[in-house]
Amino acid sequence: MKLKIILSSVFILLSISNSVLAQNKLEEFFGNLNESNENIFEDKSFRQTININDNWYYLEDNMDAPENLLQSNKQWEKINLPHTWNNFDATDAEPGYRRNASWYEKNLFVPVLNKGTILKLYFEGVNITSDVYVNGQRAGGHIGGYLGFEIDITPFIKENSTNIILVRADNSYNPEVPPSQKSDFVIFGGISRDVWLKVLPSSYINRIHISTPDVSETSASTHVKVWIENNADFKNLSIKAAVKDKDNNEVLKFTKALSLEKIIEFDFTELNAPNLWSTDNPYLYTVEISLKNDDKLIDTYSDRFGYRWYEFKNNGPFYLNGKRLLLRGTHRHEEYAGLGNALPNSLHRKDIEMIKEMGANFVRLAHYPQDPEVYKTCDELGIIVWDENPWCRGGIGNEEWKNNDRKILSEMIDQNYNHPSIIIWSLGNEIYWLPDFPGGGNIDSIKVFLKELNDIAHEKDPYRLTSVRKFYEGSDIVDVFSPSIWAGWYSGVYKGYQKAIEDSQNKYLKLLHVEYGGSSHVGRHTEQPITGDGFLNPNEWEENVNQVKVQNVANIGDWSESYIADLFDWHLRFSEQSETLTGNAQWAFKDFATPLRPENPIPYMNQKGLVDREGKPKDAYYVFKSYWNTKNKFCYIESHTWTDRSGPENLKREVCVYSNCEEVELLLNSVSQGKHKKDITKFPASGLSWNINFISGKNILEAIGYENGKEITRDKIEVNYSFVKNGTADDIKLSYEKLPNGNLLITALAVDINGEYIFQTTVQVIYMRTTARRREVQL
Ligand code: ADA
Repeated sequence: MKLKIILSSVFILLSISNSVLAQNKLEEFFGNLNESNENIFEDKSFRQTININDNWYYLEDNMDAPENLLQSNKQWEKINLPHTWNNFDATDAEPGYRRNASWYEKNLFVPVLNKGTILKLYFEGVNITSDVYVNGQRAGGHIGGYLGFEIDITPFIKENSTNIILVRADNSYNPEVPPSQKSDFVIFGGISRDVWLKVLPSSYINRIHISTPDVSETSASTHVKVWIENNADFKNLSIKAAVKDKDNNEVLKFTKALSLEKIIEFDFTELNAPNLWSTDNPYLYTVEISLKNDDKLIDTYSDRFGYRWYEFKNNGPFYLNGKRLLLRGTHRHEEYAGLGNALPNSLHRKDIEMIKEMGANFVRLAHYPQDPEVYKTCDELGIIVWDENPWCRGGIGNEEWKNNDRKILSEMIDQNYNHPSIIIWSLGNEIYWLPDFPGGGNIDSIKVFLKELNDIAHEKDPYRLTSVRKFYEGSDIVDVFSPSIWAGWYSGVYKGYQKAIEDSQNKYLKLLHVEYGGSSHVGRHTEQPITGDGFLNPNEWEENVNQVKVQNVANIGDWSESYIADLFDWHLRFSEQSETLTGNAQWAFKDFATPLRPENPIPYMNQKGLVDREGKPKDAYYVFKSYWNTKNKFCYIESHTWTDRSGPENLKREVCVYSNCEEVELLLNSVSQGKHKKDITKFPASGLSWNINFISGKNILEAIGYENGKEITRDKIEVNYSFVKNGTADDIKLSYEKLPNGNLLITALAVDINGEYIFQTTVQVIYMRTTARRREVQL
């Protein structure tokens, strides 16, 4: 107690007078200084960017200032970044998740530095507001998650000492910071992205923007804007710039003497026959800039970019580099099972790689700017990006809210400017809905502010388009508009999609439809999915049941993979054949956590993903791949998670194979059921479906894919088939098995009165009546 009081006065002293705090006292308090005495600085006089993700400490306490940390009775925990405190509570069975503040601490040894060296901390994103303290003094902070910010820590640093960095991250409910908490996703808290230490010379290049105003197949213009900090007041500054191709050959160069301007702009000469960036050939160039004073090199800076041009023709379609391109898209939320939003770069990259492997060429980053690794991967793999300002729901806010949103949009554009993959700055989503402030739903005020944001976006970036989704009154304010069409899910039937799109094409000159789909629960299948005309069929075990027309599949449907596979199959069948569609984007690539939806089969989980929250593909993923991936040939028998089926003897059952092969043959117990040619005008599975008679017990299904008459790929599953009808669920049988990774796989099976596992789902299944639910539990 005594120690705590002494330390607390020391902290107060420190913040008032910046006096030196005895290292041994700090060690007593934090107890962990030794580990960071290692010198992470390289021996170089130029800029260094050093990752400092490792060896942080975390305190789950919301003290409002460093000096009060001494009053905490909680323990500091050793962690590595990225980190969130909501990795588990966002998806547990309890409503809500921790919306509060926490502290992070990093001990940073700083050696004796070259004179004039500037040290900055660069945070790629801290949710949702943050304050940064160095040796007890506040060095800066940031409002808004999802975006990077840097803090100049030079004035607060002690050289040849260990310095204490403290970060207070806060994701408390704060209606003044978009997105609204009424959004259908979790606002995770923490330092959830990488942190870097920048070591800069006293004068340096702060940022560059590379624009490519005129691009054609024969030539391209390149305009560069450079922000320079000239703290040493050098008098003879000059810059040398070059554009280099992928093989590091200099293709353009430029030299300019500078007066003492902070911002300089210049154009390279035209580049002949540029190698264009496209979804098939994502070719990247690099701009390299060196800053000199007299003949002395002061700083260097480089960034990648691409040459491409694009156009949304009135009423469609979309053109990239003068050729029609159907935008084949999905959506990405930033999260992963067990990690929340604190993903290593490898997992950010994995999502985009899987999206590419599915054959998509477009992703909407809903509903907020994402990790730098995501844009980098999209640039490299050729995925076109719709980037989004996080004005998601909540209506228009007060002046503080407006300032924050203007700033967030501006930062998003500034930070992501050079990525050739980005074509659209979205200003928001469902922006009028569920206002957080009195009068926040006023359509006129929303329009005025939307117009202001639209102007900001165009002023900052005259070369890209703006958009908004589902704010009809703003459709003529932005460049590209998306209405809300959920054919066969929230309303209507999936066969109504074409008409809904054609109506919208007539209404909105530049239309890009984002968000369609529906929920599916992994492993839930049905012999009789609701039809594309909205009819719910009885299954053959039932008597005297008539077809029922379903109004709202989301509410009354069974959330089976079978229905969703059909829904997507139908959407794709239309989209791929339309000659005028710009494109569309399925909602969403991966299942994700939400504070809403406690009633879902997995409570607090939005289950509209093509893959589960751990990235395992559902059947729907293969439906998309069968239409979109033309390169990697595959067959997928529906379904690897549907290995128990039943029905009366001699009743034929449908088996679909999703494949991108020209021709597929299905074998049942080694007997060919015939070859079918793929034909996307046919439904389901582009004609790759068979009606077969299973035998009772074990059945082996094999699909063989052919190209030019030659076998090139195979798939195989085993189906246990029963001629006996199960009773209704009577009990649950729980079992577990230990997995090689140390986790336990717990299996819950519904059984009937005879103890028989109930594997047949009926279309009347209600939310929690799932046949088999598996969940890995970390011990
Ligand atoms: C809306 C919203 C998304 C998502 C979706 C859904 O369209 O834009 O954030 O929640 O609904 O899953 O219903």
